[in-house]
Amino acid sequence: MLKKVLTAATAAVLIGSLAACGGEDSVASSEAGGSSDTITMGFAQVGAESGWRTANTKSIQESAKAAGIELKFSDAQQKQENQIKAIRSYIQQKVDVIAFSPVVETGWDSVLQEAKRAKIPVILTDRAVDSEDETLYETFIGSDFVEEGKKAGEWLVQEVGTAETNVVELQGTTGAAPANDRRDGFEEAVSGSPNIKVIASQTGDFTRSGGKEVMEAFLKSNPDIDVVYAHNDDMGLGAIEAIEAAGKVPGQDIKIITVDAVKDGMQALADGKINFIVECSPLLGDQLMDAAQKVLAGEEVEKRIVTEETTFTQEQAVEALPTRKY
Ligand code: GZL
Ligand code: ZN
Repeated sequence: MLKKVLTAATAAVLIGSLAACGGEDSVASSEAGGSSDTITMGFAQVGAESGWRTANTKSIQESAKAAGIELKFSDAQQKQENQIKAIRSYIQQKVDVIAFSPVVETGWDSVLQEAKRAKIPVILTDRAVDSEDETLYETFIGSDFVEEGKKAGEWLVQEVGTAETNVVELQGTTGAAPANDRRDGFEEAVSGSPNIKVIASQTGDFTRSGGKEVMEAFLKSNPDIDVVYAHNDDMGLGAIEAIEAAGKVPGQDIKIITVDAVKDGMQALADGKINFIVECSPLLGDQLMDAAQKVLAGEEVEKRIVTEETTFTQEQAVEALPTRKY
C-alpha cells in the first residue's frame, strides 16, 4: 500500500513540477502534506466572557482568513491552565507561530520557554505578561490600559469638579493586565481630587452577571454611591440592571463610566444610562497577522504595537452607533 501511495505522490510531484516548469515548487510542497508557504498559527484565546472578546475573536478569525493563514483556535474559558495546555498542544503540532492573550499577567515563563526551545515565535495580543525575559515573545500588540484608566478618571475630575463624589469600582479579572492597569490609571487621574473617593472595589470578572452581582452588594452596603467605574462595558451593563432593580436611575442618580465601547455599551451610552466610555479596540486581527508574517519572514517587528483608540460622550455615541463595527 505504502509503495503505491509513494509512486502516486512522486508522479504527482513530477507532473506538478514539469507543469510548473520553473515555477515555484508549490505542488511538490503541497504533496509533502501542508505546503510550506501557508503559515499555521495557533491562537489561545482567553474565553468568551464579554462582547469585546467576541469581537476580538471574530477579528482574529477574519484576518487569518484574509491573510491566508491557517488558524488553530482554542477558548480557555478564562482559565490560565487551559491556555497553557493549548500552547503546549500548538508546540506539539509544530505550528509556525503561536499567539495568545494572557488571561492574567503572571505564570507564563515556563511554557514560553518551551515554545522558545521549540523555536516557535510567540506574539502577545490584547493583554501583557509581566515576564522579565523579553526574548520570550516577539511583540505585544494591544491597548495602553493605564492610559484608558487615566482617560476615565480625567473625565470624572472635569465632570464633578470639587463636589464630594463616592465611586464604586467594578474591576476586571483579578490579576489581568487590563484590571491592574485600568485601576492604576484611574487612581492616578483622580489622585489630585480628594473630593473623589473610591469607597469600594471588587472584581466582576469582566462579565455582565459579575457586574450585576457585585453592584447589588455595593448598593446594599453603601447608601451614597455617586459613580460606578466599570473596567468594561459588560460589567457596566450588569450594574445598570442592579441600579434599576434598586429603583434608581442609571446615568442620573448614579453616573456610570466604562471601558470598551462595544455596541451594547454604546447603545446604553446613547440612551443616557452610561455617561462616558473609553474605547478599547478589539480589532487586533490585521495587526496580528501582519506581525506574524513579518516575524516568519525574519523582518524586524517593534516590541510594542499600541492600538489606536478614543473616548465617547453620550452625544458622540448617538453619532457613532450607526457605523459601529462591533
Ligand atoms: C481589554 C480586554 C478586556 C476587555 C474586556 O483589552 O482584555 O477583556 O476590556 C475583556 O471586555 O473581557
Ligand atoms: Zn454622593
